[in-house]
Amino acid sequence: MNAPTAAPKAQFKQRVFSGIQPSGSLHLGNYLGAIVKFVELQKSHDCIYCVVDLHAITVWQDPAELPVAIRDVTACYLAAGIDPKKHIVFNQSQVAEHAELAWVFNCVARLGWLNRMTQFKEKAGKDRENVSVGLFAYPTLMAADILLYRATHVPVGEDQKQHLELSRDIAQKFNNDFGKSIAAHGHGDVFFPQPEPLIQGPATRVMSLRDGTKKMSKSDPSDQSRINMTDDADTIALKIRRAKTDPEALPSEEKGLEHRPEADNLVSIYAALADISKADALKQHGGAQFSAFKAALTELAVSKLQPIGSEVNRLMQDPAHIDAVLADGAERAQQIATETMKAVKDIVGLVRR
Ligand code: AQP
Repeated sequence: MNAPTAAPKAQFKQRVFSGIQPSGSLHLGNYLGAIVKFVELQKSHDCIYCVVDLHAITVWQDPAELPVAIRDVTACYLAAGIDPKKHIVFNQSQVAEHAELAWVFNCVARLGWLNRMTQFKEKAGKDRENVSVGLFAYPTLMAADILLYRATHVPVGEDQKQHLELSRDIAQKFNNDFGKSIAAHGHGDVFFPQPEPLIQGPATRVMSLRDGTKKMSKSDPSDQSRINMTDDADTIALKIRRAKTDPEALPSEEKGLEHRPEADNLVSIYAALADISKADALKQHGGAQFSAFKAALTELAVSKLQPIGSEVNRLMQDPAHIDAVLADGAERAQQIATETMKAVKDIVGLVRR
């Protein structure tokens, strides 16, 4: 038997893990659905924030643009207030154990589980036979990202809920399948925690500015559909002015937003940016015409995003600094990852050095 690794743990240390793909410009959805929470959780938890570049290449990425996109996501993390010294910031491909654990999880997860993933169905569309195997296996890599650090909490937007549930199923099946071996190697009853999704606030699913029924997304061909974190004040104002609305004034209560997806979206964005509830946003703006509300929303969005955008632009002038942050984070992440992988190999029965 290989030498024992981590000490037995009945309870898991509370740890946050999350990531964003460098697959295009980060937008208000990424900011409100993920980054704002990343920043907040630093106060109460040890956090690991990853730039998930191996996820990005599940669809084609231009090799000349990918490094810039990786640095851009990193710069957004730093500019928004993530502290890479107190916490860990790195890009996924620098810690090979992500891919290694994902392979083990490919052998734990069932085909039927992955077949149910709605994001794959949406992204593959009608061209299913032609998408990469990686796009299909994306959720097992995501489970590996989280469980490699035995993370207990995962801040994400609403769209990632199903993938988080799959991560929990994988953790549970691994714990069940290898229960005896987990105990025999001194890890107690269970090796992986059940990671908890943290999906909170009024903007867990920010919608497109052009269509209130579609998620705001990096891959939407229309730049008018989203507010990018680095858009300048004039661009933000123009996009909000052009955002689709309906002819009615804003209601005074949340119930009045039913069946008005565009109005609901703009009110949700306002509430999230102002850090108030939707009900409070409507108390302030109920009865207003969209022209007035959009002006207030623009002012708020510019005041929140412009300092971050300027800092991102400043950081991007110094790629060597960003690369040094990623290398330092990768080194610290790898220390945890190596321990987990040693234990996983022992538990599964793989002979190691
Ligand atoms: N519209 C959104 N509203 C709220 N949260 C969102 N997130 C993404 N879009 C919204 C959250 O941002 C985090 C990182 O997402 P990702 O980049 O890893 O992947 P994604 O969810 O597929 O994001 P996109 O923008 O739609 O990218 P593409 O177009 O490349 O697929 C996650 O926590 C996500 O929930």
